Amino acid sequence: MLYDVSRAMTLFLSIWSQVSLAAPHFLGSPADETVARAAWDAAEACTGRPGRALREIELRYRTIPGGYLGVAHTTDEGQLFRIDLNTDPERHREVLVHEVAHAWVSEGPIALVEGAAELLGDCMVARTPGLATLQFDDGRLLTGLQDLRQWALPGTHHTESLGTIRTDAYIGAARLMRTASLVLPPGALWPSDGLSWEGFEAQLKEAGPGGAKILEALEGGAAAQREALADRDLDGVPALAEALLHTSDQAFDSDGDGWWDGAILGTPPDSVAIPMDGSPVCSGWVPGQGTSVHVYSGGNLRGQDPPRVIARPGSSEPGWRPTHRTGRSWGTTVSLAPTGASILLQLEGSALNTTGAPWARVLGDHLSPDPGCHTTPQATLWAHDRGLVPLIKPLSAQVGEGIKRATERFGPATTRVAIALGGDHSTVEGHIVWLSTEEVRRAVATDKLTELAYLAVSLHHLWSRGERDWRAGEALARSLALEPRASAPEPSPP
Ligand SMILES: [Ca+2]
Ligand SMILES: [Ca+2]
Ligand SMILES: [Zn+2]
Repeated sequence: MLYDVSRAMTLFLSIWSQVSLAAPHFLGSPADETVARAAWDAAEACTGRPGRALREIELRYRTIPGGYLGVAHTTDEGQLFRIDLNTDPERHREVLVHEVAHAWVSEGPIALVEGAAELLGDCMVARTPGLATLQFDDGRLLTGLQDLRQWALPGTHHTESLGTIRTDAYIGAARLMRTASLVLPPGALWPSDGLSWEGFEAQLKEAGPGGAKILEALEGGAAAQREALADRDLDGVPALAEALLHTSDQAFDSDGDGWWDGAILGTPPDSVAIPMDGSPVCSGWVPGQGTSVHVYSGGNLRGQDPPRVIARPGSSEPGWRPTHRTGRSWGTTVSLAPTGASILLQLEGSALNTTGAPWARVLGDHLSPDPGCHTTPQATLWAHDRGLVPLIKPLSAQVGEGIKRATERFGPATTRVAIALGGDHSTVEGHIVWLSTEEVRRAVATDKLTELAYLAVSLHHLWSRGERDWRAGEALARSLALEPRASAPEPSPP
């Protein structure tokens, strides 16, 4: 995260006559002007006051010394008059949000200025759907973080302060402000006259036990700050914030409801959390007749545009490959949903270099609630063969028990479990366990549904570790069915 704010030391007097209270004009590419203007409006709404800028703000595309992605140039009075951009056009949105925020936040120590600009950037994005991604944070451990209170002013960077140290300082400052915002009143971190360390610490002192904890970490220096601001579970919530929120800093989803701990932004109704491992989840809908569905995705992925989430028909065969097109608005896809087949949602592409996670929802005609698909945080089951819909719920419970047993004995699987019921062959393909109609019917007839569930869990377990051996899966399933020895009741003494 390489942004900067730079104070112009000399300005011609003629510039002063341009000072204006109305929203400024941005002069750049049409796309960037639109984003900058929307960012301006959002910042005004977030802070409740006008930003400080000259009447015109130039967007300049140039290579910036020091490798910064953007620089906000402000006058001695803190008025924004130019934004330099030094990154791919795809990242302009995120950088523009940050630099526009400097029209509200530019006075004070750099850690507080940059941290507050990032926090304001988050607010701007949260209240303006489609504006940009949240400010970048890939979850790094901040091993290069120095004491944030000692962060030097821009322009005085020594070689050792570039690279990791500087990036960690930006991310560390942002995480500090995200944490402090949990205990301080709204707006406390971007006061109109700027924030000083004394002012910040005084506010924390007044903010009860939470404020005291933050103050303690801050005063503990670099080591304490690294520890407090780590985000090892990659949910976008720093360790100290997790302590304040009573969530675990070792679990992406502390309460096990499928939603990650950092899912703090408003999500639309009917949206579902999309697993980052690419496994499918139920959308909750089934079309009464063939229709085209739009998938809208969002989330609080930091530094990542809305992910591509795609609809997968529950009737798709094991060798299915996605066919869809990009929707008209940002972060949407469109695809055909066949009659009577569950609509599943999954992330397209590989793991993302970010904290947070995506959500998605589907919109389309002829959709009704789907009884043929069931999602738990650990597993998704659906009826490929709609005749097997009544078995989804009972089998899901057995699968949950199987996963519990497998996890106790072998540790957690690397991905969630996905099980499709129906089709001609039982197989495992693309991390989905397919149980044929015949095999499922046989298990029902012989009262062996539990064994079938354990088989699916075992196959998933082996396949996710690269062991493609059906017989080993059957053997593993038999061992899961045995009661663990430790829990067997001891014979009571006579
Ligand atoms: Ca965390
Ligand atoms: Ca949760
Ligand atoms: Zn900045």
